[in-house]
Amino acid sequence: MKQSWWHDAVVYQIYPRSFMDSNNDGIGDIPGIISRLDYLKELGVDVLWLSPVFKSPMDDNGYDISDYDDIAPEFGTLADMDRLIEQAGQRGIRILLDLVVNHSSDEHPWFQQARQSKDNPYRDFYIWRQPRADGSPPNQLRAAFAGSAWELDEATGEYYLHLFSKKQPDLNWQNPNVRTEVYAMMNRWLDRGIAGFRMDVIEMLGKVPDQEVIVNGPDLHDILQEMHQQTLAGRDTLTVGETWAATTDIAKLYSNPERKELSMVFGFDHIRLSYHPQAGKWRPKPFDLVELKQVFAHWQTELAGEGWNSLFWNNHDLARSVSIYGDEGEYRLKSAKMLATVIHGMQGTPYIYQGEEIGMTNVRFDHLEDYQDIETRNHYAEKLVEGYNHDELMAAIHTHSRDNARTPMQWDDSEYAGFSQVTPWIKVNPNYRDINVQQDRHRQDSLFRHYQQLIRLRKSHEILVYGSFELLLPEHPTVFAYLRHYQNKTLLVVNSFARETVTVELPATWQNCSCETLITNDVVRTQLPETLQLSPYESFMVILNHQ
Ligand code: TEU
Ligand code: CA
Repeated sequence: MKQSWWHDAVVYQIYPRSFMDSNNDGIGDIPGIISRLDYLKELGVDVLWLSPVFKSPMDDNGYDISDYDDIAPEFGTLADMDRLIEQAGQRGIRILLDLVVNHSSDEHPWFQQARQSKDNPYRDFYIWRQPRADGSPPNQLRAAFAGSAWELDEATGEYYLHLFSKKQPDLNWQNPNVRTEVYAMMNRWLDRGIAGFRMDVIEMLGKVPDQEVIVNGPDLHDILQEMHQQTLAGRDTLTVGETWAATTDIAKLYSNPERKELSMVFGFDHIRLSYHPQAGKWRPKPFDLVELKQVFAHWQTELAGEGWNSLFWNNHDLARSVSIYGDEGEYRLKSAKMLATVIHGMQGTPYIYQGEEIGMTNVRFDHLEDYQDIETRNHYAEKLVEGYNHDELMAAIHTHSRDNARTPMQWDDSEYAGFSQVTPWIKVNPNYRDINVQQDRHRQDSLFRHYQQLIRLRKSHEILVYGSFELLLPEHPTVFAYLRHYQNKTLLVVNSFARETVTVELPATWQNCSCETLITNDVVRTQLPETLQLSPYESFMVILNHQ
């Protein structure tokens, strides 16, 4: 496979609203990010993905954009963005922006024009349909943030499609003018010096709303190839699509370099293991490690040589990984290290979400009012009507609300965790006095240093980047062990998800084998025993010396 710069890169996601507030208005901003660049450089990440910072009424915290060419005033100015690109660049760090073009804000001038009249030149930038005879919406499509996906525009008497909130009307990708406008905008940003895009719900661009086909529509890959041709071709970019519906076969369509679409996509099969298969995330269920291993192994082996994986536990929509897969209590740091090793030991590009590197956890606000997220609020209201009760909904929110990821970054133990000096837009997780950057940096068993080490290992060991993947012990209920093979070398990664000591039998070839420990959250091993005893959440990565 041809090598690309992003094969051994590590990406760090910033949710700008919650990362660092430079001017004490309670909202994180771009100058705040700039002030923390040295911290990120020290961590060793190569790329920063910023959740949207464009002008927006913030109905969905910036995933509703009203001007793609300007920065939201609460986040700063275009000059701040240029400064960020420059100052990051000086540290060898590249910037990815979030491309949100399945929909715009209803306050975008295109939509303002479109809703003026049925014959407005911008009308066809969005998706309009006549009401049914009884006045009801054209079909049963539901919005991700609850309710019908159709909203009646009183003035013109037609419904417009919004797969997210009412303030996020879907753009009409069948209209060539929409595509031309978006490609031109992408080129302006790429010319400004960004390294690429994370592409929001990119799988929805080929939708056929009349057939209730939303993801993986017939034109999707033609559109992406056209987009590539018009914007990415001839540039050395990193693009990553958000694709909840991608199977490995679909992921290969996006990420096979021959097809010239995207560098990689985020697959979510592993994430969904803690959601109820039918009812979804508002009915959480414990994940099953055997299934989790199957999912990862499937993505690892299927994409090998034909596509590229992105590796992640966290993002701004998800629960904190240590709260779902690890332990929030006495083994918080140890289990967080184990989870980091699981991800960073596999083939693909690892993504770290802000705060993951210090083991930030889910938050449990007592009152619904403390939750700011539109998805959380709308679903609470909708599910209550459907018959869920308050307590079960709060429990689900405590497990899977997107706000778990969105509480302010915990920098130190001062009031508001060093994020701001005033009350932030969302409450700080009360555990900030114990969990914060300053505290972690002083610890012997620092999690930050573990991440730093994993990132460095990726740069110094090609086997981590290009080695093939082989799952061991697929049926073991609590241990996730795998091998990587590359040019006569073998790497073994062993991770225990158990709170107790467990024993495992390694394949006979590797029993009594001498080894070199690359990273561990417990003892350094120079030889593997016949039967491996693993302490709670023990995790290690060793190079095996062939015998
Ligand atoms: O998310 C896409 C999406 O499918 C959402 O429903 C999200 O996955 C959901 O919160 C999971 O329960 C993207 C963005 O990542 C998200 O922040 C935006 O709100 C959404 O698109 C609309 O732009
Ligand atoms: Ca601010």
